[in-house]
Order: sequence, then C-alpha cells, then structure tokens
Amino acid sequence: MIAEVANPPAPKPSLDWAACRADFPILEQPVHGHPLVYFDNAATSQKPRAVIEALQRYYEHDNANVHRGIHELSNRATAAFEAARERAAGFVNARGAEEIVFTRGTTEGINLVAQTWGAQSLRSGDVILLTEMEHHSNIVPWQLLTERTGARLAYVPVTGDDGLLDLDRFDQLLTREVKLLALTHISNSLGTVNPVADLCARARKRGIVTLVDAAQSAGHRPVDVQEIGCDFLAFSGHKICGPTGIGVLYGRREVFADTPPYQGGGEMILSVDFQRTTYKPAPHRFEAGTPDIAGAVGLHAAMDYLDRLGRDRIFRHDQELATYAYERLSSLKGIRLFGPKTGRAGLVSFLLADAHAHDVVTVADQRGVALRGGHHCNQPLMRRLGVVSTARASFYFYNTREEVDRFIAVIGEIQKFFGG
Ligand code: C6P
Repeated sequence: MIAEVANPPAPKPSLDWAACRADFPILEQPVHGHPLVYFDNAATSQKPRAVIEALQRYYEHDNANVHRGIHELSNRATAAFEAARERAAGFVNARGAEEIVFTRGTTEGINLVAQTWGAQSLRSGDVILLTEMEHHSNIVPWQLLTERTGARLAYVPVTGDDGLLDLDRFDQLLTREVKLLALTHISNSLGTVNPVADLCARARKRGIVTLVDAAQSAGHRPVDVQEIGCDFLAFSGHKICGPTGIGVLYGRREVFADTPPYQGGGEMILSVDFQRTTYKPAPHRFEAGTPDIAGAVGLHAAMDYLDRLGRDRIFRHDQELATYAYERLSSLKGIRLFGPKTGRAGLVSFLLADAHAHDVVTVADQRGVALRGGHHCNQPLMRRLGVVSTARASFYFYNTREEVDRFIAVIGEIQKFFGG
C-alpha cells in the first residue's frame, strides 16, 4: 500500500497586530509627554486584559488554598491550579502534567535542578558544560554547586560580535567528565537562537543530562520539549505576558522520578513522623508550601492568549522588527552591533561610539522610548566581548515598524547630541 502523503500545513494568515496592541491597556499612556514605545520586553513583557481579568476573577470568585480544604472554593482553586499545570504541559508539549513544576521563574527553576538533581548526581571531577552567553541565572547556581561537590565548569566559546556558539569546539568539549549541558535557547544580550535540539541530541548520545534556559524563547516561538529532547527546561511567566512570581520547570518524567525534594514543608509530603518523612511523587514533591495560585491562573490565561495568536507568527513578527531595526542601526556611523546578522530573535544590542549605554537609555526614556542598558546579567559575556555594557531594544508582537522608526530617530538625536 502506498502511504498517503500528508499535505503541508497551510501557512497561517497574518494577524492584525495593531488590534492585539489594543489588548494592552498600559501601552496607551504617554511617557514624558510622548507616546510610550516599550522596547524592554526581554526584561518583562506587558500583560493583556485577558490576564489582568483572569487574576481579578480568581480573587473575586475562587480564592482559597489548594490541595487542603474540602470546600467549594478550595476545590475550585485546586482545579484552577492543576488546570494551569495541564495547560503548561501542553504549552511545551510535555508528555504529562507530572512533568511540570511551578516555580517563581527561570532562576528558581535552574536553582531547583542544581540543588536537587545536581547535588545528588555530581561528584568531584565531573564537569558542567555551559556556554559563554549564559545569563547569571544559568551560571551562579552551578558555581554554588561546584563549591559543594568539587565539580567544575567548562564553557562553549562565543565566536565574537556575531554572537554564535563555536560549534566546531562543541564535540571536543563533550568529554567523558561532562555530566550536564545547560544552555540558553535564545541569548538575552545577543539575540542568538541556539540549535538546542541538535546540541541536546549530541549530549544525550553521550549520556549527558541537558537543561535548556527558555526564558527568552518560551513566549516568542514554539517550544517543544520532546522535539528539543532536553531533560529540563525552565521559563518565567512574566516574560510571556503572565504575572511575575510564577514560572515553569519541565523535567523529563524518568529524571524527576529519581530526583530528591527541593524545599521541605507542607504539600510535598505523603507522611511525616518526628524523625522521618516520605515524599509525594513529582511534581508535588518539588512544591513545598502554598504556591502562587493566582500566578498560575494568570499564566494559564497568558498561555491561552499567546497560543491564540500563534507563537510561530509571533516569532516571525518579532524577527522582522529586529531585522529591520538591525538594518537601520547598521546604516548609522559610530555604532557597534552585537549578535548574528541573520536569523536573530527579536532584539538588538548596540553601543554608540560617543555615548555610554546608560546615557542612551536615559535620553531615550525622556522621549518615551523604554530601552535597557547595562550588562543584562551577562557579565562574563560582556568581558568576552570587551565591553562593560550595551544598550538593548527588545521587541514583542504588540510593537510596530513605526515604533522602530521613532527609536531610530531618537538614536540619531542622541548621536548628534553626544557627538557634538
Ligand atoms: N533576563 C533581561 O534580559 P527571571 O529573572 O528568573 O525571570 O529570568 C532570568 C533569566 C534567565 N535566563 C535568561 C536568558 C534571561 O534573559 C533571564 C532574564 C532579563 O532583561 C533580566 S536580566
């Protein structure tokens, strides 16, 4: 029998992004007398009405503690919390909700893995392989772990201002001592999109456990943990239109099964005696104490909102804006741009010859343009690039080409002012 050839999926029609923008009340305000141009989305995204209303509805109708009371409101709060877990599993294509742990964000997710799986699995002489473009959240927890275990850190180099990983060195670095590969999906300073599926596959072939920092990718492009093939993946709610204080840690079922608890307390136990405790299985084993229930409800609404728009479409939109901004910035004199020329995610990092990054951000703010300047929690990367800071514009689906034009005009003004 000849197998039927499936038709390729029809490309999704483009969205009315201006209409999406109207879902974000905060964007309607003027700042310093100018319409707000919010280009600090890599730090945190804005929140649509759907998320704000979900939080309000929860507090007005369903608020109670979870997994405890046997009363109507507690049952509703528990159902809402666990429904958010199911939704998060679907959002990253996990095999089940037991692979999803709620955390405070990416930072806590990585610390959780370091202090549980890492403390149990790593020994003196073992190597944790990171990359030179990691955020401090994916460096410092491992340094703390090396102090406890005697393991050491190695880094995949970044090639230079074009901000790519030196993949020729990658296989050489996967020595027998490497027990963990932990790397970012998208760099928050460079906009590089790392080929995480390929790199995790190469690591797994050698029995190395893998962790992906999806802080900058989960809300900006489809993220599929089965396709990536990682053991752990962490992201933050507040960067994907959700509330602050809630995040997700995915852990592959088989790895979570053998991982000891993180914190001790209520909710994570089966039975407690004066001397000994037995623990619930994952995911509840990793969630001691009252969780951020409202945060999970808000995050659920955010994930629904993003998937209605389509993260593949969001990625294309953000990438178009970033490519446009990069091209316009490259045509200016006295500017140094960081990150790949093509295939970048939705942000641009740059330095002007005549103005410090903080001055750029301060003057831009006076024109209503919100940028970020500094080391972006990437101090080792900044040193590698020979700079102390950069200015960064980071985009989301509610940003427009006209806003990029305003940003470029403001950069032109700044150059004139500081260049004399
Ligand atoms: N980056 C920025 O670039 P938390 O704070 O836990 O929500 O996220 C930490 C984090 C981890 N990994 C990457 C790649 C990140 O970009 C971030 C957060 C922000 O502006 C703050 S430095």
